[in-house]
Amino acid sequence: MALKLHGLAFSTCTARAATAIYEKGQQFELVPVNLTAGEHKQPGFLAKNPFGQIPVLEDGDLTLFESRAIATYVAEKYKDSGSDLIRHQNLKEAALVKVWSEVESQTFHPVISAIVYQFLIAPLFGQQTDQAVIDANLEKLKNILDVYESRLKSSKYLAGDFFSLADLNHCPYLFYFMRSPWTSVVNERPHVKAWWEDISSRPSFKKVAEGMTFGQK
Ligand code: GS8
Repeated sequence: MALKLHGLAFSTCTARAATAIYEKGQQFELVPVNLTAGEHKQPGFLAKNPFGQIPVLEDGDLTLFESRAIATYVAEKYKDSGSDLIRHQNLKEAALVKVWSEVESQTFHPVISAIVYQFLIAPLFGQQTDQAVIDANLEKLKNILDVYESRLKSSKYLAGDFFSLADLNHCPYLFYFMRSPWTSVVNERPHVKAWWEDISSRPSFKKVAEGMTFGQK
């Protein structure tokens, strides 16, 4: 198997890379990284990602980190198989994929990851959940999803009437968010709700989601 993905199935960032690989009809070997034992901070792993974080993709002599960059690489390498995640034959559509991918990483991610961290991850590490952080970020998330609601009224997906990397990149954090007590933030916005139901029921993400058991007993 050519592609080696170093990471963990329940990790959001590993899930993002894995979803992109499955969308392209490819397989990979998941190489587990023992975060509890600090394997990601040992020289062997730091040689692959000097920031000591998962995931890392190895494809022959190429080593990549940053899940969104990995997903983009996979989308470009296998551009002619599976779904076209980058709209490589249409300059304008490709530009809109980039716009909405930036929105995910720069605007959506900081807000939703703060919420997911507080309700899901902090308690598992014996930290107290900071409700003020959750409340402040829920307000921000509502405003962001108002923009999405309006956008998704005019196109089925974020970048247009086609599923793309921009949508895919949202899946892992939204998946964990939809296990929180605040799912009404999504469900009260009908176009956002329909979009989430659509993108999360794609075979690629359904397969990945099976391993996203973080916080489950
Ligand atoms: C973030 C990687 C990351 O936070 C990316 O790949 O998108 N911007 C990077 N990885 C986390 C697991 S998230 O599922 C990680 O490795 N955490 C352990 C640590 O930071 O020590």
